Amino acid sequence: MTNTSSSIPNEIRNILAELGVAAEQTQGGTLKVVSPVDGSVVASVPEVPVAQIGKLIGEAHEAYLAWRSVPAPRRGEFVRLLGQELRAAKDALGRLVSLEVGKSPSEGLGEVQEMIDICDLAVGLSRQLYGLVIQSEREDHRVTEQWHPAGVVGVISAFNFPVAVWSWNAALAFVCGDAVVWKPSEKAPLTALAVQSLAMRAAQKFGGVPSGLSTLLIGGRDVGEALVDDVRVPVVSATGSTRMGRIVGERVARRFGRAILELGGNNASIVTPSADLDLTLRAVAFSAMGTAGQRCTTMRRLIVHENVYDNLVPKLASVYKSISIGNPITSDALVGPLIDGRAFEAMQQALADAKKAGGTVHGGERVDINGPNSFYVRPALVEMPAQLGPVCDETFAPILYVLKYRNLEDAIALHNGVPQGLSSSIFGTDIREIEQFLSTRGSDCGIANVNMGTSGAEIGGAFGGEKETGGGRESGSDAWKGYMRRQTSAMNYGRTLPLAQGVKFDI
Ligand code: UN1
Repeated sequence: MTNTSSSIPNEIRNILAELGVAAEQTQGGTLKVVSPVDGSVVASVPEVPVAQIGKLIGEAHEAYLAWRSVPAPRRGEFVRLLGQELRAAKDALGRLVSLEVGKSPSEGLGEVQEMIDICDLAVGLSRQLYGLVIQSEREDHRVTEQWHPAGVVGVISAFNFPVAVWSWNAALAFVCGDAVVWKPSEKAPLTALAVQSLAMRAAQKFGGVPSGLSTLLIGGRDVGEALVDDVRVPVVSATGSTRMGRIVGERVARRFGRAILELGGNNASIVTPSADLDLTLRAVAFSAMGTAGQRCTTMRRLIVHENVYDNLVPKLASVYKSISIGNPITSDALVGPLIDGRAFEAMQQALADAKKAGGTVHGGERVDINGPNSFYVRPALVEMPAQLGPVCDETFAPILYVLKYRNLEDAIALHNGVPQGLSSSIFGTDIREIEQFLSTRGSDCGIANVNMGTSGAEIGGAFGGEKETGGGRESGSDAWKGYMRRQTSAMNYGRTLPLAQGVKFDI
C-alpha cells in the first residue's frame, strides 16, 4: 500500500473498486468529499434528488411487505451473509473509514469489527425475538404478547461512526422483518456506498431479497427531512447532535412515529481515592483522546478526589504533552485529525470560554501535520475551578475538563449536573463507593462503567443514554424491540364469553 498523503484519492478509488462501488457513484456529483487526513477533495458524489425520495421510500415499504413474511431465521441468513461480506472486506472497509474520517487504522478496523459483532448477535436473535404468555383472569383464556416487524426503519448516522451505526440499526431491523432506509452523514458518503455495495453482495448470495430492503439516500438536510416526515417510516433512528435530535424527535412525534435518538454525550469519570492510578491514566487517555475526542462516548469531564488530584493530574498533563499526533494513514499516531475546520473552531472557542471561566488550559493548539487544509490538534486538558461555561456543553473535540471533589455525593452531583446522560465511569476499589455510583442515587447515564473509561462499549449491551442524549437504545440486550411493534393478544378457547373486570353484558 502506498503511503503518501497525495495518494489518498488513488487509494480510495482502489478500495471502492474492490468493494464494488462503481466509479460514477463517486464522480461528477454535487457532494464534495474531503478527507480530513490532508484536507483534499477525494470524490464528488451524486446526491439523490429530493423528488425521488418518496418513490424510494415506497419501494422500501414494498420490500418490507414481502420481507415480513420471510421466516425470521431465514432473514437471519441474510444478515449472516452480510457479516460474511464484512469479514472479507474488513481490512479494506476499515482503511476506507480511516481515509474518509481520519480514524487510526486500529479504530477503523475496530469499527468494522463492531459491525461484524452486531451481525452475529442479530443472527442469534433471529431465532428468538420472542414474546410472553401472560396469565388471564378469565377461565379458558390465554393472553400473549408477540412482536411484529415495524415497517421501514429510517437510519440517520453521523460522521464519527460512519458505518457501525448503520449496522447496529440495520442488522437488528433486517432480522426483525423491517426494511432500512439510510441517510449517512454528508461527511462520510463513501464508506456508506461501500457498505451498501456489501449489503447488495450479501443480497445476491441470499437470492430473493426484495429490492429496496436496504436503501441508501445520499444527500443533505432536505433528504433527511423527507425521510423524517414520511409516515411510511414508523421508526427513525438518529445519531448526532442534540440540536439535530431535537428537530428529528419533534418532527417524528408530530406524525406519531417512533424516534430512537442517540445524541450528545458529556461523559464524566470519577476518580476516587482508592483508584489504581496507573490503570486510570491509561483508561482516561484512551477515552478522552482516542478518535481525537470525536466519539459520543468520549470522556469530557474528569472529577478527581482532592487526595489524588496532585498525583494524577500532573501525570495526565505529561501524557497530553507527549501523546503522538499524526497522519493516521502514514504513521501509528494515536491521535488523528479533527473532521474539519468547524470542529477546530468550536474547540478553540470552547478553550477560550474555559479560560474566561477561570480554567487552566494544557495543550489544545493546532499541530501542522499535513498542511493548512487539515486540522490536527494537541488534545487539551483543562483544569476548571467549577463546572460552568463550556464544561456543560458537548464540544466534539478532544477537551477534557478536570474538576476536584472532596466527598462522593458532591462528585455524583457534579457528574449528573449536565444536560446530557450517555456514558459514565468510576475508578476505585472501595466497593461501597463503586456500588453507590451504580445505585439509584448514582450515575444518571445509560452506561455506567467501573475501572474503565466511558468509551468503547461492547455491542452486547443496549447502547444509548438519558436526558439530552435522547433516551434511545440500540445494539444489544432487548434493543431489538425498538424495531418491532408489540401486539397483545387475548384468546378465548372456551365456549362462554366471560368479560374482564367481571363486567356483565348479557343480551
Ligand atoms: C458513537 O460515538 O456514536 O462505545 C458511538 C463506543 C463505541 C460507540 C460509539 N462502541 O465508544
